[in-house]
This record gives sequence, structure tokens and C-alpha cells, in this order.
Amino acid sequence: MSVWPCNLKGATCTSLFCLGAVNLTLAMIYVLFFKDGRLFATSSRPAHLAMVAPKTNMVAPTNLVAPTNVTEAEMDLCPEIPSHLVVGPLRIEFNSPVSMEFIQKENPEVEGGHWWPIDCIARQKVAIIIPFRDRESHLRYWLYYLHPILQRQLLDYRIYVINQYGETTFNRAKLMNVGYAEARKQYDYECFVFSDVDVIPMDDRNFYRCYSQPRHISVALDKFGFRLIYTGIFGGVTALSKKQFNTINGFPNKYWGWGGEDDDISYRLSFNNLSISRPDMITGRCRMIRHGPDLNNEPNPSRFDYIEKTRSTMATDGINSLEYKVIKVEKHQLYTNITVDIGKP
Ligand code: UD2
Ligand code: MN
Repeated sequence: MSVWPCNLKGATCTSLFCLGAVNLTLAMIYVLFFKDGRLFATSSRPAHLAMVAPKTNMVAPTNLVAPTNVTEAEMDLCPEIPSHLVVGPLRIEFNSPVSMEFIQKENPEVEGGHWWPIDCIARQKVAIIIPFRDRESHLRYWLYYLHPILQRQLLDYRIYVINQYGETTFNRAKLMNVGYAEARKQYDYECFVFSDVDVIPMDDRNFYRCYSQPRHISVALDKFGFRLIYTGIFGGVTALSKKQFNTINGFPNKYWGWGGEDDDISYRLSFNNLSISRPDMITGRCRMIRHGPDLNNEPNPSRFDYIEKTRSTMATDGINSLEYKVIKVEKHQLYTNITVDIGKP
């Protein structure tokens, strides 16, 4: 039996075979080293994904549809649902305080609160904005739980803590507007997640990213018995794309003190013909750290009056009328802190 994979004899067959072998070698070199223009792809960070994904309890997400007809240009995008990384239900508890040093050691790849996948291209660049004042112990739990979750979700994300300067009445929605404005100056984000510092998802299939409609992420809160207490509720954790945020002129700036701003935002959505997208009530389970009322965040008595007028006020009160003064920007390993003077009522 001939050793040559052809019926031709002598020199013709030899040169055909050699040509084939050269082609094969070139193809292998291309695939191994040059694919996507990344020659020996390197990064300042080591590959680490294996560390962030305890591969237990893997359940396929039910609330998202996998992309079909993936084109060649998308080949290198991260999977829409990283089912090899996400684990499903998580145990979240607030009994043992964690130190910042410990969380830093657990997340050596995070710089200034920024992390991005190195083995694929993230589908969305997400700015995560936390309105904040004097809740350090909550922030530590938030960072401890959320960094690994966001990494398993393969997002290109950065955490912005928007810290209200001084002791005047707290204003959550205005701080979120500041977070949006400051994040936009830094990076070309397409998605903005707004999160209370005390809300933690109990399932990592609850993706902190944007959808074709504004997303309510914290839909099934423990403090509400894991139920949606009314249809328009839009507090806790939400996600809006740049376009969705601008369509509603961002958030109101005039809600000083506790309450009402979340309903104003919800009205803005419906007055602009946007609907609320949500995960199912199992995937959407979240825990809120128990806390009492804060100093200088008393319930706002004007909130009912304001909410009634949202339709007429939303065009002039929002991201287009936002005024503030940045006091300082600090890049901590696990988050970027922006201390801001937002004035007073
Ligand atoms: C509910 C909503 C919240 C918001 C609020 C009314 C949920 C899960 N949460 O939360 O989104 O609509 O009602 O305003 O539906 N904060 C500080 N320091 C302060 C005060 C507030 O950092 O001194 C921040 C922090 O991120 C906190 C958030 O503002 O999580 C909301 O304030 P809250 O936790 O006191 O309000 P709560 O739990 O009633
Ligand atoms: Mn709270």
C-alpha cells in the first residue's frame, strides 16, 4: 500500500503533499498565535477565571435567550450567558464582617474598581453607580459579594461610589445623576447600573447589564417577602442604557430625603413609552442588609406632590439641569470614590 495519500506517482505527488503540509502548518500557526490579531495574547492580569467560578449547582438560566446566528465577527465576544461560570443560587449572609484587606486580596485583578475579561470581549461596558454616605460596613459586604459575581458575568465594569459631601439632606437620585455624568467622562460606557449599597443579589444569573428595556434587577427582596410589592416599583438596583437614560432626561434632582425618587423614575419610563424588564422571581431574589433610618435622610414630605407632577417636570429637572461640584476623586483598589457637593434643598 502506498504511503502517499494520492494516486499520482513520484515528484508530482511529493510536491502536492508538501504543499498540503505547509498549508496545514501555516493554518495552525495562525490559529494558535495570530487569531484576532493577538500575538501571544498578553495582559497585565493573569488568567484567573477558573478561580472565580465554583462549579457547583449549575443551572441554565431561564430568563434569557441565548444568541442565535452568531456571526464570525462576534466569535470572540464573551458568551451572552457564561453558563460555565455562573452558579445560580448563592448563600448571602451578613453575620461575619469582612475587612477591606481581605476583599482586596480576594480580587487582585481589580484596579480602581475596574475589571474586564481577558479571554473574550465583554458584551457591555458597565458603570456601576452606588449612591453613598456613611455606610462603610454595607459597602464592604457589597464589594465582597459583587466583585466575584460581576466577574463571573464577564462584564467590563467599574464601581463608582458617589459619596455625598457634608451633612445636608441626602439625595439619592441626584447622586445617581452625578455618577452617570462622571462615569461618562471616563469611559465609553453603554450601560449604567444603579445600586443601593445594601442590596445583594442571591443568584448570579441576575445579570448586572442592560436590556432592550430599562431593567429592574432587585425584584424579589427578602424584606418584602420575595414579592414584587407593586408593578411600577423601580427602587434598589436598576440598569439603564445610555439611550434609555437620556430618553427620560436622567433622574430627578429635587428629591431631598427618603422616598419618592424611585417612583418618579418609574413614571418617567412609562411617560416615555418604556417598559420595565425584569428577571423571574427566583433569579431576581435579593437580600437587603437590615438597617434603621439614617441621619439627614428623613422621609421627604413633598414626595407625593412631586410624583404627581412628574409628567410636566421631567423635561426640565434631570441630567440637563444637574449642578454639582466634585470635591475629590480617589481610586481605591475595589472602587473609584467620587466625593461630591450636590448643594442643599
Ligand atoms: C428603598 C429603596 C431605595 C430608595 C429608597 C427611598 C429598595 C430595595 N430600596 O430603600 O432604592 O428608593 O427606598 O429613597 O427598594 N444611602 C446612604 N447613606 C444614607 C442614606 C442612604 O448611603 O445616609 C444610600 C444607600 O445606598 C442606600 C440607599 O441610599 O442603600 C437607599 O436608602 P435606604 O437604604 O435608607 O432606603 P430603603 O432601604 O428604604
Ligand atoms: Mn436600604
